[in-house]
Amino acid sequence: MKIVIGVATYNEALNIERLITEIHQNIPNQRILVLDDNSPDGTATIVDRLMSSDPHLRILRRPGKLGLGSATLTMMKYAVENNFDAIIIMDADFSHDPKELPIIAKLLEENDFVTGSRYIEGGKCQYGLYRTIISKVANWGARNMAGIPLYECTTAYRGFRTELLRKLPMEKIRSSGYSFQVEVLYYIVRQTNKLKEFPIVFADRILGQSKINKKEMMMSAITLLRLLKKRILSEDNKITKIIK
Ligand SMILES: Nc1nc2c(ncn2[C@@H]2O[C@H](COP(=O)(O)OP(=O)(O)O)[C@@H](O)[C@H]2O)c(=O)[nH]1
Ligand SMILES: [Mg+2]
Repeated sequence: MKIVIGVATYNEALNIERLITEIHQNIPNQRILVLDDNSPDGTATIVDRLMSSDPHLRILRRPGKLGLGSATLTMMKYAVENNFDAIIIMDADFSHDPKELPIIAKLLEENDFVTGSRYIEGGKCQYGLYRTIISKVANWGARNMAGIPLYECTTAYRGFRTELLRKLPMEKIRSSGYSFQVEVLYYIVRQTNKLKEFPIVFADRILGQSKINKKEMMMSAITLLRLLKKRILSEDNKITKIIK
């Protein structure tokens, strides 16, 4: 399978080089796409240097910080336009372990959508109390308000077959930030039931800083309300059963 591994970056200069090395070690000869939003710490300059000796590495640059959601959408479009069979998206800060890339690739042979899951047996989340509560509330909302039949609806360690991406109504997705993760799932679960969760241990980042803030959390609450309304008004509001 021809796969692209997509990594959105904003100020990941301390992580990006080791991440690219470890992606190649774990899933050799596949393309890596970095989408950088003009990180002030020079993340893109590091990628440029690595690109001169790495034929599998590419970068897309945007002029400023336009959000993780729109970055993810742009990478998905890249996978479709460049005829990849699938895209795997992961964070740049080692919260998502590159050792799991081959597991996702294998699961994508039989599934349209694969996600790392902190909330099924064997999964774990090493957040502190505050972020654990936020994450649990967000996942509760995603299941019960947006009607997404998964235990994990918010982590970004995900694989998508491009066949599925081609069918999604991308133009309807309005979240540009973190709540994109839930909004895209709203459409995915209405398109396919070949969904698979596999357990991951989510490690909080060691280097660099988190970009999540109160505004992103507010936007997530608004997105959940919007999806609830959409679900109530639509015919396909029955999806509530958890798929194992
Ligand atoms: N290109 C781009 N990447 C972003 C943006 N916001 C976050 N990221 C990246 O998205 C990933 C997850 O962000 P992070 O700050 O670790 O969020 P957290 O894990 O929820 O605390 C990291 O690779 C970030 O560099 C953004 O606005 N643009
Ligand atoms: Mg992180």
